[in-house]
Order: sequence, then structure tokens, then C-alpha cells
Amino acid sequence: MKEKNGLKAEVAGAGFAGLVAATTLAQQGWDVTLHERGEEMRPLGAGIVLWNNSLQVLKAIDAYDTLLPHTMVPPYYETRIHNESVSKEDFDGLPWRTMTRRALHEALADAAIQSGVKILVNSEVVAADPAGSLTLASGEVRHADLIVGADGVTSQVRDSIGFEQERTRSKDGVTRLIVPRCKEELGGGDEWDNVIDFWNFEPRVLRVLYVPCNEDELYIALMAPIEDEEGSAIPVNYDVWVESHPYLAPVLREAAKITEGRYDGYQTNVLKNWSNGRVALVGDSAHAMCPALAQGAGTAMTNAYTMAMAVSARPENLPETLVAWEAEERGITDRCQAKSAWYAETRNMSKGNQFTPEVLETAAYDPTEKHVNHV
Ligand code: FAD
Ligand code: 5PR
Repeated sequence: MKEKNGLKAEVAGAGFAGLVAATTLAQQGWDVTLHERGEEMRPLGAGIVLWNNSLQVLKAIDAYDTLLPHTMVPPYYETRIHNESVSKEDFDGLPWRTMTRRALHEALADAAIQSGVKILVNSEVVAADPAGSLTLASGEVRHADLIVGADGVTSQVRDSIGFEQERTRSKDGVTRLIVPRCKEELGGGDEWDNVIDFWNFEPRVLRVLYVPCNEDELYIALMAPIEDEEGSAIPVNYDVWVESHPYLAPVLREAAKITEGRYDGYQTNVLKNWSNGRVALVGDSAHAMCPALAQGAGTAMTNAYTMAMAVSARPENLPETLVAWEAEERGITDRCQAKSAWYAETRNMSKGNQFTPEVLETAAYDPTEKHVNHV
């Protein structure tokens, strides 16, 4: 923790991006208030895969050690077509981990509290001003040196200012659920510790991404085209899914019991700029992406961290610092977003062996390297 630097930040949204931005700023000496519109800080369920880029951020902000016991490293990322294995990838030792979103959110919320971030729940942000202010639903206007829009894909901070953006929706979407591991019922065996990406194209496109998160919990993402009403139905239509993936019957039976699930279409948002004056956008508000490379949250946390480190190192002319930060960090996110959209469009992840060094560029990135002198 650095000494107070006399600077003030207001952060909108306590998702992964907002928690990382707020925690990093507070640790660098800022006076930080984090606004969450929900009644409490609680993530929507389901699991997540994190790679080196975000794992390094977690280490840098002291959230890694609390999270570690709630995560696992599956032996392989296996891909199957019609239950035939087409590849088993281990990324040559590149760090990656699976976990529930709940575990990640709790570790980040702990780090924010430990770092002295003031967290206000039931605090909805309705607008922001590039001159350095945030307006709450209550009518209160709060001024600060830095305003962070980490309020997700429907960002009010972004839309109240009118950032220029292009939005593309994909033809597929997923229902993401946490169910019991069911390892024994599935047949036991080490293969059930792998991430397994089960792609079926006949008689219809129904894919199950199987992601063990720890000893007890399994994350499954059930992908179906938006136009497939049965495949995208909530609760999960057991008969339709088990017909396609009979070897996953125990897991699908558990999935069908969950009534509060959600089916989300994929979308890609590309903004012309990530900042305007004293307002910086991080996470889905700036670059919502298709999930194919599992980097939505990873890039959100990475960019939240690099933004917070950049403004801490060069706070004097903050709007210019934000422009320089974007110029430096943006390319890698743009390329990841474009590749994720391409994989969603072509469904080419099904071919296996897709995690080439080029595709893993974002995953391998260490955003903390250039900042070691400041920490
Ligand atoms: P968000 O996670 O959307 O967080 C935004 C936060 O801001 C929320 O807490 C919200 O309540 C709050 N907020 C919104 N508007 C306001 C406002 N006006 N005022 C105050 N607060 C506000 N990726 C994976 O890799 N694996 C997954 O399993 C996975 N599951 C997902 C499930 C769902 C339902 C969704 C929507 C996305 C999922 N993603 C997943 C994608 C990934 O989680 C996102 O890319 C990542 O969460 C983006 O983080 P964020 O902090 O930018 O936005
Ligand atoms: N990877 C992950 C994921 O959750 C999804 C995809 C890939 C971790 C689906 O949400 O390609 O759709 C994908």
C-alpha cells in the first residue's frame, strides 16, 4: 500500500473490472468510492477460466492467495466432436486456472475492502461528465480526478457521454450453470478432470463446454443457436440435450433442475475510444466480446489494472495519460476481440488444437511486468 496521494476516484460497477480498478487505485494511494447498483455485491453464478494475464493481476493486487484454494488446473483442454477426441491441449505450461465466478468475486471483494475502497451498494450511476463528475440515481453529483465506467455491457457511464461504438450480435448463445461434479456417475476416471469441449453438429448444433472448477463444482456452458428455441430454453430441456449428449446424462439431469438460469446471446462492442477527458471505460463497457477464448473477464481485469497503474504513475495530465494508456494496451484486446468473434462465427474451436501461440497472445500477456517498479 502506498501513502495517500490526495487524488480521488469514483468507480461505477463492482464486477471484475470495477473491483480490480478500485483496488489497484486504492493500493496506489487514491481515495476510491465504488458504486454498485445491486442490493449487494453478488456475481451471477457460473464458472470462469483465467489465464496468465489476469492471474498476474490477481497476484499484483494480493487477491491470488485467497482465491487459489478454490481453483483448479485441469490436466488438459480437450476438444471432442460427436464424443470423439480431436485434441488435448496443455498450453506448454502457460498458467491457467478454472474456478467459479463466486470464488473470484469474493476474493476481489475482499481485496477491495482490505485496500480501503469505500463500497456503496444500492448506488446506481446514471451519468458521467468528462470534466470529472458522476451523477447517481439519487440526484447526487460526485466530483473526482478520475471517473471509471466499469458498469458492464449496458454502461450508463458510456451511454450518457455518447461514445461512438459498433455492436455486432452473434448467431449463438449459451446457458451457463454450476452443477455438482457428478464424477463417479460419469464413470470416474481422470478424463473427467479435463475441460472438455463437446461439439455436436448432427442432427443439430448443440455444444457442451464442461469445466471442472474444484472438487465439488462443475461449470457447464450449453451452447445453442439463438433460433433453436428448445436448445436455448430455460430450464434446460433435458430430453433435447441428453439425446445429443447421452454420456453427460447425470450432469444434464442436474442442469435441468435449475430454474433461475439465463441464456445469453454473444455480442461484440467495439468503441472508437476508451476514454473521454477524465472518464475511462474498462471491461465489458469498453470491449464486450464473444466468449470463445475465455477472455471477457481476463481482458476486463487486465485493462482495469493497467489503467489504474498508468494514472497513478502519471496523474498530472490525466486525460492525456488515459489516451496514452489506451494507445499502449488496446491492440492486444482488439485482436482478442476479433479472434473471439471469428471463432464464434465459424465455430472453428470445434476443430481442436486452436490454441496456437498467436491465439494465446492475450492469455500469455503479463500486464504487471512493466509496472514492477511502481508496486
Ligand atoms: P460486469 O461483470 O457486467 O459487471 C458490471 C457491474 O456493474 C455489475 O456488478 C453491475 O451490477 C454493475 N452496474 C451496472 N450498471 C450499473 C450502474 N448504472 N450503476 C452502478 N452499477 C452498475 N465469462 C467467462 O469467461 N466465463 C463465464 O462463466 C462467464 N459468465 C458470464 C455470465 C453472464 C450472465 C454474463 C453477462 C457474462 C459472463 N461472462 C463470462 C463474461 C465475463 O464475465 C465478462 O466479460 C466480465 O464479467 C466483464 O466484467 P465487467 O466488470 O466489465 O462487467
Ligand atoms: N470458453 C469459455 C466459455 O465460458 C464459453 C466459451 C469458451 C470459458 C462459453 O461461455 O466459446 O462459448 C465459448
